[in-house]
Amino acid sequence: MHRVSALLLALSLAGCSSSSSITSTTLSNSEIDAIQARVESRYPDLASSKQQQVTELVVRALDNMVFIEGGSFMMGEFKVPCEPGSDQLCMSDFDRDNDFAHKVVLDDYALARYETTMADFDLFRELQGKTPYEQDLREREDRQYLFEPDKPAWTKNWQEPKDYCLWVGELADRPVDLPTEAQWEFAARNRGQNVLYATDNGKIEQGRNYVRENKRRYTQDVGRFPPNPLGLYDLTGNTGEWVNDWYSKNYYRSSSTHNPKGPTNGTSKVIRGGDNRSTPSTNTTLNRHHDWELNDFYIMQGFRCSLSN
Ligand SMILES: [Ca+2]
Ligand SMILES: [Ca+2]
Repeated sequence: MHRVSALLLALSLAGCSSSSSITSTTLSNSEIDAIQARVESRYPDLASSKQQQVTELVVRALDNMVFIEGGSFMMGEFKVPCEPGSDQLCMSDFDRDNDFAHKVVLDDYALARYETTMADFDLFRELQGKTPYEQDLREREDRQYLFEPDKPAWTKNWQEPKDYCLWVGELADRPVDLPTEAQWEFAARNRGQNVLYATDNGKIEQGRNYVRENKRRYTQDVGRFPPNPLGLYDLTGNTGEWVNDWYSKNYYRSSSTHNPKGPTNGTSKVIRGGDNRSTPSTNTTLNRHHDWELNDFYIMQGFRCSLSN
């Protein structure tokens, strides 16, 4: 009897593992199969090789989620020594919209290890029947470097990144979304510490943990430089990153404490982290940027997704 059960078990396991060649560092075979089934159900007419690519994208997105233990921090401006080693403290940031430091308490969440890549964003758009953006540039041999698959995705407006994260979440059957502004800042500041740059050591050292001066006009492949202590790459620089919140310059004065989600409405969305073209003073973990009307997809404007508990 035992032998028969063992045989049946072996057969069923072989059946499971043969249904998909996709491997994962965090998901079981049955979880991968469930994603594959959702992809097939959503895109029944898609070639199986393309369905496989979509499943791989979703599995990779979940594998690359970095768990961040929630906690409490003072979001917004903190003071830094006026000169290195000085006892005198000065404001660290000239912008007024982050001046009101306020207590924020966050539940556990996860944030994508990398900015979303060109390859993944292109596949998402292709499935929606959209033509590749900047087709003219894509056809030029001297502009191929702008479209390398591991470069961060270019975006035009907030809605596409929002739709991308929700799409991953739908296929993953998990609450994937853009991060809130508070989630973004808590992670960039290594769980809310007074860290000005989200590099491995909190400083910008060009060529070692940040892009060199002569390369600042461009983005680089995601994950090129060491991550911050939480294991997150490119939170400072590469592309600026859309977050979920509406922008209001006065929001910090009225923010709720527990898992704040930004103003209920507004006219522009928040972008955090600066990009490679930003100066160091506009590229800190505190700077709050917001969108302007983009006529086209912009190389320096990207995003990453989050996963709520
Ligand atoms: Ca300030
Ligand atoms: Ca970035």
